[in-house]
Amino acid sequence: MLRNSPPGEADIGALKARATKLRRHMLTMARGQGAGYIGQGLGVADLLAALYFHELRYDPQNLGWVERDRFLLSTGHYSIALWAALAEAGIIPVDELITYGADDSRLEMSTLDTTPGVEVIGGSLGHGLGQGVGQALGLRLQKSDARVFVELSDGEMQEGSTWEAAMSAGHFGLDQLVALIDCNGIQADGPVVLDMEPVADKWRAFGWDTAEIDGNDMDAVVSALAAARRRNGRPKAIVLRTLPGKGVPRIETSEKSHFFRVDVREWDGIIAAFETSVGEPA
Ligand SMILES: Cc1ncc(C[n+]2csc(CCOP(=O)(O)OP(=O)(O)O)c2C)c(N)n1
Repeated sequence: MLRNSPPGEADIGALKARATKLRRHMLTMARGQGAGYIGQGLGVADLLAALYFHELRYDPQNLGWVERDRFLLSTGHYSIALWAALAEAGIIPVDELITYGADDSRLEMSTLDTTPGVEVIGGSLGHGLGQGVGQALGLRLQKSDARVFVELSDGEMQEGSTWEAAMSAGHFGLDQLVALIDCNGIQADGPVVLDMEPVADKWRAFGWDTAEIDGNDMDAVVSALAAARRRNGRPKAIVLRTLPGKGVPRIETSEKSHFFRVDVREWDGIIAAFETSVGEPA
């Protein structure tokens, strides 16, 4: 089955329900290991729901389809969100999610590109955008209309490789490339170390059509993705302000949301509170 080709009218309610399902999967996965990079995952759940269930053109039965849109997760440690989306999309089994982070699992805490649906390996930060530029150039050479979406983080904007890639994309006018910059304000041990503001102006200065939105507002996410379809000779950047732990107050308010670890009893309490907040469990 070919999904989202071309994207029609967005069903915002259905996309929000998908985001809730992604969050539910992530909580189950993290509970299985007692820990995970779940704050970030919960923060980008709305974006991944909008991508996989509205914007991206792909075929879950034919992952090598040349005309597929590519989604590159540059922050490999956000894998928990990607595994949830790939399972909901029917690319990996939902039953496998519980193996997240376990020995011999395909669902590592940082992405492996040998797992179905993963376009690039992402453990070493700062490389996703460069890979996306290469893929977009390759697609252009092949006269393909497929697009390349690269998620990257605010921490990765502190790496020179990100700006080399940004400069190249602007120079080459890669309008089939969309950078999705997750500005969640955190880095390993607390707030992002270097002041990256004004983020949007930096991307504009490098020649990108740039939007800045609340990344947890589904309407805003869907609209920004729709605007980024324009093929006008300029790459597209969407700066998403997201809340780490979004939808789960115990994680939203945690000072250690980079790698969140609590005991099983606390996970059970967190999951029960989540289900109460969203209504009946699915
Ligand atoms: C090149 C590189 N340097 C350091 C690390 C170690 N590391 C893993 S996660 C992380 C924090 C990154 O912050 P950010 O990219 O903003 O992600 P978030 O805070 O949302 O987890 C760091 C430094 C790494 N994976 N790759």
